[in-house]
Amino acid sequence: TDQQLEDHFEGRVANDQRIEPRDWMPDGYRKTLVRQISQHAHSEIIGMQPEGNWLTRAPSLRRKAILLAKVQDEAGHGLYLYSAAETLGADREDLTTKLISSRQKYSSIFNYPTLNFADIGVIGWLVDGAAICNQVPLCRSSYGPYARAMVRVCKEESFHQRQGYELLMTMMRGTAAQQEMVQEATNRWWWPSLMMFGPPDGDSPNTQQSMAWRIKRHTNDELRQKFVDMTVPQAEALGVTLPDPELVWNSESERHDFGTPDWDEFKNVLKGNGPCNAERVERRRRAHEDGQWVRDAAAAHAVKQAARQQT
Ligand code: FAQ
Repeated sequence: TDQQLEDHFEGRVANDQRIEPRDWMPDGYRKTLVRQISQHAHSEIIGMQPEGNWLTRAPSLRRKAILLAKVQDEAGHGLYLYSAAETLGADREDLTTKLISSRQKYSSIFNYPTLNFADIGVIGWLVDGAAICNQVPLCRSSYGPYARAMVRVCKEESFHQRQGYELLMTMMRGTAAQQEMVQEATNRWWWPSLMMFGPPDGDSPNTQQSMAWRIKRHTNDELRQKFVDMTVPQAEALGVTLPDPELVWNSESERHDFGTPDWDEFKNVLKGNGPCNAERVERRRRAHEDGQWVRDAAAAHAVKQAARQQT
């Protein structure tokens, strides 16, 4: 009966056993996974744009090769994640259509512009740093294909974070103008990076159920705190100041107290009104349309191959 199926599912989740594509699962569980995984996939794909913007202007061949590899990794992450969504019955074409018609979200962070090359370092340091902080626990997510995708994604994200930090270290050893670029980029990206973790727990409609299903293993605020605590010593080592006058070590709670992100700005970006929302979606829409002939050719080739095998 349905009750038995549900009990079996709940039991597996409670025992930290993975749910696999052919297992019975509640509709809500499937729906929330498709929502989170497709938003995550879209983020990886849209996330190629801010950095891709600097590929032709990287200051050396070495920096260009590193950046190119990173952007390609992000395409790969998007593809694993779309595949994970497909194991739940989602249709990739449908997901793309929803992205380019703004019916599905992607991470708020990718709606901010990359104004100079220090932004590339800061994205690696802060944005990939935040992504790792959020995604390492997702390697223990209850849905098997998602958790396994996260293992590989996290390994690559660690490399991305390191390349960003190394780039910034190099700039901080440079001229005063280069040091200023790093500080200025840090000032712009700090608060949006904190917003990547989602709304505060009290305003997060999905957290409680996703925690109960063990899709999410920590709340948004827990991970945001972890990120701040992890990043403060890195900023010190780098010699930059994080743009938050309220940021201070609290020896009682043994963590940092910090200021409140501008949640109105966050809501506004989610509504589509961030500095680059329209540009990002438009560029993705154009790339999809420009790629139609490739998909047509691949489909025609597959039909021909199948026919050949029959004769
Ligand atoms: N941006 O109830 P909650 C990367 C939405 S890393 C946009 O708290 P939930 C790597 C949320 O979807 C970035 N929307 O939701 C990279 C929901 O809307 P809905 C991607 C946001 O799901 C680095 C509503 O607000 N990482 O790409 C955001 O429990 C460098 C209410 O929120 C992931 O996606 C936001 N920041 O928690 C690539 C990680 N926050 O769907 C290139 C996986 C919330 O009800 C370069 N995802 N919303 O209409 C997660 O861990 C979760 O989905 C959260 C949100 C934590 C993001």
